[in-house]
Amino acid sequence: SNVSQSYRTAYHFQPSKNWMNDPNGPMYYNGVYHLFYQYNPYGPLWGNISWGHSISYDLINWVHLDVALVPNEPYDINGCWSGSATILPSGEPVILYTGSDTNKHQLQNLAFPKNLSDPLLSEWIKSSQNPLLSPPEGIDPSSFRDPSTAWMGTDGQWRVVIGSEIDHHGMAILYKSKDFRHWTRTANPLHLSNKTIMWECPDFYPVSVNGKDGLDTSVQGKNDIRHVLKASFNNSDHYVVGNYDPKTDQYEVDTDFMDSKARLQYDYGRFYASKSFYDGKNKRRILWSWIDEDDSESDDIKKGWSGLQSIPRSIWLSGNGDRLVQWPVKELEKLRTQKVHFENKELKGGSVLEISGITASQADVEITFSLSNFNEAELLLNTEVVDPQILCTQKNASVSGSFGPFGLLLLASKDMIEYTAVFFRVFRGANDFRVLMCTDQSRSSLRSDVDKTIYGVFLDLDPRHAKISLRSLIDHSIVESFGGEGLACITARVYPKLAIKEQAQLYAFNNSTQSVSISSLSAWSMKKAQIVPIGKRRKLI
Ligand code: DQQ
Repeated sequence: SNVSQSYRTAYHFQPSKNWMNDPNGPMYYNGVYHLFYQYNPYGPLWGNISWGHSISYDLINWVHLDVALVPNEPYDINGCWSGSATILPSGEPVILYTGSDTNKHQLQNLAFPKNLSDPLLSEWIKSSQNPLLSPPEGIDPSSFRDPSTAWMGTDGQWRVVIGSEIDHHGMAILYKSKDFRHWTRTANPLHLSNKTIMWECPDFYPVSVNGKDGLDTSVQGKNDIRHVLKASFNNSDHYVVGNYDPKTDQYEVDTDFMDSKARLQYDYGRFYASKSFYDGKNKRRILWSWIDEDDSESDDIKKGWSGLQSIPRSIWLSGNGDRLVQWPVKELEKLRTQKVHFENKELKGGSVLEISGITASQADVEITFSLSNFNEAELLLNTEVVDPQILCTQKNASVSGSFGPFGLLLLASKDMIEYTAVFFRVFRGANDFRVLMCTDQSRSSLRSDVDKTIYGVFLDLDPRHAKISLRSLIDHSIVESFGGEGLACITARVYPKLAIKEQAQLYAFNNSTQSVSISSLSAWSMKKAQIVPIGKRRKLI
């Protein structure tokens, strides 16, 4: 067909066509990275949900294999929904997933590789004991799904959490097992909240208090380990940090879900149903997420596809131990090609600087700003009660302040009719300074049928001591932005009409009254990743 594919990405994971949603069962096994995903083999909209399966040696270039799980048993005939992989001590990887049965009740099922000596684990078999778990008494059979990766407690028993909701409490129900086949529900959920709806895709894992190394999911410790619990609800992935006791299964969190002071989210833009895994090859924990479309359904039908995965991110605990830091996996840098670089350039108030010499629709950009005259910053009091997204919306990219907006204008058309602005503002509080990060899509497209939400978050850094930095991964219809070296992230899907392919431009801008300085800028054109069906990669395998 001659449908424009200008929104297709070059280095984000996508199937060749059709619908994709949640990442499932990511793992590193015997030298190979596996990614499964919710997939409709027959069309670009949600339905016929199966487990797509792709493998990689570097998390960037991928080979699509045959679909691993298809809905063809009474216990999963209405869909093989989300789930996770666990590598058993015997070395055998297994999958726990949710099946939607003939009555659309949600059940938990087990699958394992048909042939462990196949290096790609291409074929998967469902257990004859399925379903292993049915919705217990008192739980709505349509609110019981998405088993996590299992971990082992000090008693040698496996634990798994399942997303649910009881009496308007979102929760992670905890199950235990000695053999991975017979599971018993524990007296209490691992955690619950009366401030949220149903939890989807819960994820629970240890993080190290010292340094960036990741930990395997069953690793336990004392003062050197904390635990993260993630739950997906309200279109976002929320998490809490706390201390977990592997003897009693008590989990004490610092601040709870929806606590206005913390409001910890992996990403403050589009990012949902994520899942992490431990990469034993590089001793790191890696996070994947579904990034959905925000154009219309009829567009998805025209394009023939829908849904992306984020660039996989390394995640670790920040220096003060209260939140996660995220950064694109280092392998992504292999795709960097033509480079532009400069240092110490003043950006006067009201100025725009074109960054030319790279492919602006397919780029990786890192920019660092430095400021002086902090006392000129606008006053903003009671920042604890200010919603950063509302602040970004009120003070969008066209509203000039004393320090901000300054940042990048990306996927911009030549005449600046279209652009997406990713920018900062610095405010002075009663005793401190606050840095606001925004992604403003309000001018991102001449099209009227696409979402143009403005996103925002405060960065947990003091601009008097830390530089204000931004990295944006631009890939045709997606922009993933990392503020403060990964302290906060905002992902957006944008659908420009003019600023496509070679027409797209990139600018640094400062729409403040004060001048700011770019201490350093590096921008690269990005090569296309090889993401192809297995037939086209026979040589490699
Ligand atoms: N997607 C799956 C469910 C999950 C939801 C179905 C989250 O298992 O709860 O495709 O996006």
